[in-house]
Amino acid sequence: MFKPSSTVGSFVWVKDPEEAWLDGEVIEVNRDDIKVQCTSGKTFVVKVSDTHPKDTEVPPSGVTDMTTLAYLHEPGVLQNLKSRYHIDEIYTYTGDILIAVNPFKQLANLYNDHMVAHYKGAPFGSLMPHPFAVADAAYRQMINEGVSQSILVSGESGAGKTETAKTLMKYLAKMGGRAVKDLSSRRSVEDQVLESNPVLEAFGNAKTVRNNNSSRFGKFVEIQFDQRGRISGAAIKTYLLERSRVCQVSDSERNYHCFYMLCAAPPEDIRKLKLEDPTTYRYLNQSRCIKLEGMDDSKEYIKTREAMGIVGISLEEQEAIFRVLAAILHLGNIEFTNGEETDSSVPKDNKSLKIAAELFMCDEQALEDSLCKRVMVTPEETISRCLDPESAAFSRDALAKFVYARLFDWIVNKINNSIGQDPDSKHMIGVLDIYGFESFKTNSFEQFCINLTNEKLQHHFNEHVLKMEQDEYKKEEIEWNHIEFPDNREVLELIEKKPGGIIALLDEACMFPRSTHETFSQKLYETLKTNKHFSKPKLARTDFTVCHYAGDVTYQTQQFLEKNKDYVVAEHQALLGASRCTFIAGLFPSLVEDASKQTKFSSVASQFKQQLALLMERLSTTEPRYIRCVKPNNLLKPSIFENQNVLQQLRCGGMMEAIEICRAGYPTRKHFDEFLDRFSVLASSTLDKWFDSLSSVQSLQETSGGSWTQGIPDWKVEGSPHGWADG
Ligand code: AOV
Ligand code: MG
Repeated sequence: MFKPSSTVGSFVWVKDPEEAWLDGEVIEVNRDDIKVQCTSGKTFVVKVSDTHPKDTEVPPSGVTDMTTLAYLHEPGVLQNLKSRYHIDEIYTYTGDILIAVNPFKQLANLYNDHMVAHYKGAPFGSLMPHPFAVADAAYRQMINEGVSQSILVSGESGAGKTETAKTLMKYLAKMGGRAVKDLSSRRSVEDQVLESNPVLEAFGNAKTVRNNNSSRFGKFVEIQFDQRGRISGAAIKTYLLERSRVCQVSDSERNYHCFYMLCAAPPEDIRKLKLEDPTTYRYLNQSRCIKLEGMDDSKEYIKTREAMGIVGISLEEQEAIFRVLAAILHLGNIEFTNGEETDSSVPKDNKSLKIAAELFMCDEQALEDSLCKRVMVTPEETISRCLDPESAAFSRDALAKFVYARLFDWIVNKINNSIGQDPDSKHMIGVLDIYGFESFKTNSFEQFCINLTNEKLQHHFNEHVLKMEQDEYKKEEIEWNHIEFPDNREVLELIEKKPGGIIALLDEACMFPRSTHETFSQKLYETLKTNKHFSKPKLARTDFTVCHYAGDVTYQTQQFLEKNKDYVVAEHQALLGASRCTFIAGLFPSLVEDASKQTKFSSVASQFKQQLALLMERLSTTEPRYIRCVKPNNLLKPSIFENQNVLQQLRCGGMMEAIEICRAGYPTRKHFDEFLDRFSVLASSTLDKWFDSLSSVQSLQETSGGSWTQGIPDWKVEGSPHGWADG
C-alpha cells in the first residue's frame, strides 16, 4: 500500500527544528541518505532512519480515532490533530480516551440540546468524537452494569478542562434530569448542579498569564443517581484554593473575578458598600489588569447573583457575602505607620479601617488591635505585644486571606447542603476538574501543590491506561510486546516520601522555630542532591527545580514555610466571631479551647497530600475515563496550532504510548459470565449442555462462527479466546 521511505517518489516526514515535522517527497536516494523536497518549500538531506513514512491515505479531514492511523508515529498523530483542528473538529478519540484541542472560540451548535439528543444512547464511536459521547458511555455503563464512573479531565493550564467538565455536567444533567420541571419553588437538583459552576468560578477563578478564567482550586463533582438513573443528589469536593491571590496579584493577572464584579455592581450596592473604582484598592491595583476583554463585570455580577439564588444562597446571605468582599477590599487599603512606642504600629489614617469595621460589623478599635497587636498568654500573665508596621501589614493580609478562604468554604458547603446528598444512591459519576500544570517565571508553594496534583493524576492515567492494561495482557497470557512509558512514580516519591521527601522536609522546617527559607533550601540540597528528579539551579541560593512529568519547574522557596503553616490568628478569630452580623460570626465559630492545639503546627502540604490520597482512593472505586485537553498555542487565540507545543503536551501526557497500547490492545473485556449473560441468547439451544462458563463461551463462539459480533458497534469482541476475559 505504501512505498518504503527509501524510494524516490515516496512521501515522508522529516524533523524540523521549528515545525517539529515537515512532510515532503523523496527526490533522491543515496544509500542511507535521502533528499526530501518538503511541501513547505525547504529541502533536506537526511538519513532514512531519521524519517517517518507518511500515510497518504488519511483523508484531509483526518481520522476520528488515532488508533486507525496506518502509521503510528508523532508526525502522523500531530498531523491528524492539526488537520482536524483547522476544520473545527476539535475532538479526536484514542480508543476510549478523548483528546480535546482548545478552539479558543465558540463553536456553533456543538453543545446544544439537539446534540444532547443526538448522542443519547448512541453507541460509543458511532458519532463524531465528543465529550457527550464520553458522558453517555459512562452513564450507560453505570446504568447497565451498576458501576460508578469517573471522568478525569486533564491538561495544562488553559487547555480547556473546566469548559469540558461543564460540557460533561450539562449532558449528565440532561440525561438524569426530570422530564417535567419541578413546579415547586425549589429548583431542581440538576439546575443546582449546573448553576454551581458560575458561582464557584466567580469566587474561585481568576485571570492568570496562562488562562483568563483559570481555576484556582481543584474540584471533584460527584453526581449521584437513583435506581432509575435520575439525578438524586450531588457532592462537590474542592481542593486547596489559592489564598495568596486575595492580597497578592502579579502584573497582568487579576484577583478573583468576584471582586471586579462587585466594583461593577448597581449604584445602590456600590453606595451601600462605600465602594469606589477598582483601581482604588491595593488588592486589585497591584496589577495593571483590571478589565478583562470579553467579560462584562456588571453583567457577570447580575448573573452570579442569579446563580447564587438557584443554588440556594438567600438574598440576605448574598448581601452578606458581598459585604464581606467589600470589607476585604477596604481592609487591604489600611496602611500602617510607626506608633508611639518602639516597634509598634498604627493605621496611617482611619478611613479604610472605619469602613472595614463597619462592613465586618465589628468594633473599630478591636479591628485595629487585631491587626497591630498580639496577645501572649503565659502561665503567669497575659501580655499584649505590639507589632511593627511590616508585621501589622502581614497580619492584615493574613486576615484577608483567612476571611476569603472561610467564605469560599462556606459557599461550597452551602451548595452541597442545598443540592443535598442522596444517602440511598448506589451509583455516581464523578467529574474531576483540577488546576492544570503550571510553570511561571516565579513559582511558589501554590504551583508546587498544583503540580503535585497533576503528577498524581498523570500517575493515575499511567497506572490505568499504560500499566494495568499491559499487566492484564500478561496475566491473560496474551501475546504482547511490552510498551515502555515514562513512569512518574519517582517524582511522586521525591515529593511525598516520608521521611526525606520535599513535603516532609518542609514540615520539619516549619516545626523548627529558627528555620528560614535558606535553611530549608540547604536541607533540600543536602538531602536530595543525588535524586535525579531534583536539582539546584546554578547560581541560585534558595531555589530548587523539580523535573516534573510535564517539564522542569523551578520553585522559589521564599514563602514556602509561611504558606505551609495552617494557623489561625486567635485575635482574628475572636474579632470576627464577635461580629454583629450573624453570617460573619457564623463563618468563625469559636474553637473549642485546646491549649495544645494552638501551638501545634498543622501543615497545608501534608493535609493536601492526604486529600489527594483520599481522592485517588475514591477514584479507584470507579471505572475511569479520560479526557486529555490540549492547548494549541500560548497566545490563547483561535486557529493557531503550534506543533512543538502540542507535541510536548502529547509526549508528557503519555499519549503516544496510550495510542500505541490502545491500538494493539483489545477495546472491550468482560468476565465470561457477563459475556454469557448478554450473548447466550444467540445460541441458547447449544449452550445448556456445557458445564462451565469458559467452555460455554468457547462453544458460543464456535457455534456462531465468531462473526456474529459484527454489527454490534459498542461490543467489539475479539476473536481470541482470551479477548473478553478478565480473569
Ligand atoms: P483549564 O480549566 O484547562 O485551565 P478552561 O477550561 O478554563 O481551561 O479554558 C480556557 C479558555 O479556553 C476558556 O475560558 C475558553 O475561552 C476557551 N475554551 C476552552 N474550551 C473551549 C471550547 N470547547 N469551546 C470554546 N472555547 C473553549 V486552569 O483552570 O488554568 O488549568 O487552572
Ligand atoms: Mg479550569
